[in-house]
Amino acid sequence: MKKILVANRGEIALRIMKTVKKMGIKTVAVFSKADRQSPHVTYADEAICIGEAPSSQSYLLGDKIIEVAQQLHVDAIHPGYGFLSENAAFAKAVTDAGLTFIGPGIEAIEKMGNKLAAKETVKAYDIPMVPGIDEAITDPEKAKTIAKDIGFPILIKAAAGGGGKGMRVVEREEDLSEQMDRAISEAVSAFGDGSVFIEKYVGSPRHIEIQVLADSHGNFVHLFERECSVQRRHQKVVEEAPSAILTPALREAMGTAAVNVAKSCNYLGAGTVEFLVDENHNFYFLEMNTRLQVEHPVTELITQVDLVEQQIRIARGEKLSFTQDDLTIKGHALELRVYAEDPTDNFLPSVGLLETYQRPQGEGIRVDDGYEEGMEVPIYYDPMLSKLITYGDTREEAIALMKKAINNYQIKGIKTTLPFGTFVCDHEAFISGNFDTHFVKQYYTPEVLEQASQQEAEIAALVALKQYLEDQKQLRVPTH
Ligand code: MV4
Repeated sequence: MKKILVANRGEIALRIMKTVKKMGIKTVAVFSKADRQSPHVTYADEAICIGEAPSSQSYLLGDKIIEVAQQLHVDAIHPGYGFLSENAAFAKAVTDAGLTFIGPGIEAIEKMGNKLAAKETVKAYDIPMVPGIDEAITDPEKAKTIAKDIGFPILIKAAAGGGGKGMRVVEREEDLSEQMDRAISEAVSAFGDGSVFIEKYVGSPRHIEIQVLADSHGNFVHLFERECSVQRRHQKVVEEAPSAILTPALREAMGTAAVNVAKSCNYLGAGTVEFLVDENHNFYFLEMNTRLQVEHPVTELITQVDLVEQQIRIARGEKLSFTQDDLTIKGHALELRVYAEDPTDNFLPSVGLLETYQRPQGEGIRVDDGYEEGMEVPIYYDPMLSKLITYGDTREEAIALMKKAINNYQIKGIKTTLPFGTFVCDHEAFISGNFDTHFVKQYYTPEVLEQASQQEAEIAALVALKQYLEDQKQLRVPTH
C-alpha cells in the first residue's frame, strides 16, 4: 500500500493522514469548495476538489471519489466516520474498482446496519439482549399481545434506525397503536423502511461500548470499553475509558460478548459493539458500528494502540501483532467534544470566523481538530470543532486536567460548548461516577452556565478592584 485516499474532512481526515504519513504511505485528500483552506487539505501530499459545499455534492459522491482515486493511482480508501463510512454500496464500488476499502466486508456492513438483521446474525452466539421481539411488526393487535408479554414500559424502535430516530417509549397499553403508527411513519420518512420492533424499555441505562479488532487470519481481540453516557439528544458530549462502573469480571464478560458479535458477522478491521448497562449491571447488546468512531482516542490512550494503524495493517492482510493477553488498561482518558454551538441558547449552531483559536498544550493533553485561527467554520457540516482529550493515571487526574485544558483553550469569534464541559467536570454525579444517559436532561439548564460565568465575572471584578487599590497606594507614596 503506497497511497491512501481519505474520503472525509476535518479532524478525522487529518487524524487518519497523520498515521498514514507515519507509516510512510502517501496521502490524498478530497475536499469541497468550503474546505479549500482546511488543514486536512494542506497536510495531504495531494488534494483534489470534488465539488460544492453541501456534502451531497462532495463528500457523499462515492463514484466521484473512486474516480479521483483511480486517476491518482491510489491503493486504498479510508472512509473515516459519517459520510460514506457505513455505506455498503460504496464499499462494494471501491472493491469493484480494484481498490481496498479500509473497513469491514460488505456483508458485515449490511447486516449490522439493520438492527433486526443484527439480532438475527448474533443469534447463535448467546449474546445478552433486551427482552423483546426480533422481527418487524405492523399489526397493532399482535403488538399489544407482545407488549403485555414483555411488560410496560416498552420501546418501539426502527430496524433501520440510528441516533434514536423513530424510537418511542410507550408506558400504557392504550397508547400503543397510536405510538406505533407514529414510529412507522417516522421510520418511513427517515429511512425509507417502516420496519419497527418492540423491546422492554430500560429506564436508566448507561451506554457502554467495546472496541474490537479483527484481522483476516481469524484473530479477534477487544480493547476494553468506552463509557458514552453523557450525551444530549443522542449526540455524545463526553466519553471516557475505562468506565467508572465496570468490574474486571463485567469487563471480561462484555469483551467476550463483543468479540462474539464480531465473529458472528465475520468482522474485519476496527469496530464497536454498543451495549446498554442497567442499574443492576446487566448488559444488553444494542448494535455494532462498523467504522472508526469519533471517540476512538480514549481507547488509544489507555491501550497505547494506534487504531488507524491497526486498520491499515489489517487491510494490508497482516496478522494482529498482539493477543488479548497482551492488552491491558493503563491510566484514564476523557474526551470532550467541543461543538460550535451556544450552550446558553439551546445549543444553536454558532458558525463564523475563528478570530482567536489557541489550543491548550502540555503533558496528558491531546487535541484532535481540523481548524486553525482565522478560518471560517462552515454551516454545511457537523458542528464539531475539536475533540479535547486528557489522559492521567487516575480518573480524578484526567478530570482535573480536562478542567485546566478547557480554561487554557482560547476560542473567540464563535460560541462553543467548552463551558458545558466545565459544567460536566464540576458536577457531583459525574465526579462520583453515578450517572446514566439522562445526565444532561436531568441536571443541565442554561442558567447553571450563566451562574458560573456570573461568578467568574464577579471574581474577575474583585481581582481588578484589588489591583486598582494596590496601584492607588503606590501612587500615594510621596515622590519628593
Ligand atoms: C434503548 C434504550 C432503553 N431501552 N433500548 C438510543 C439510540 C439507540 N442506539 C438505542 N438507544 C436506546 N435504546 C431499550 N430497550 C435507551 C436508548 C437511549 C440511549 C442509548 C444510548 C445512549 C443514549 C441514549 C439516549 C436515550 C435513549
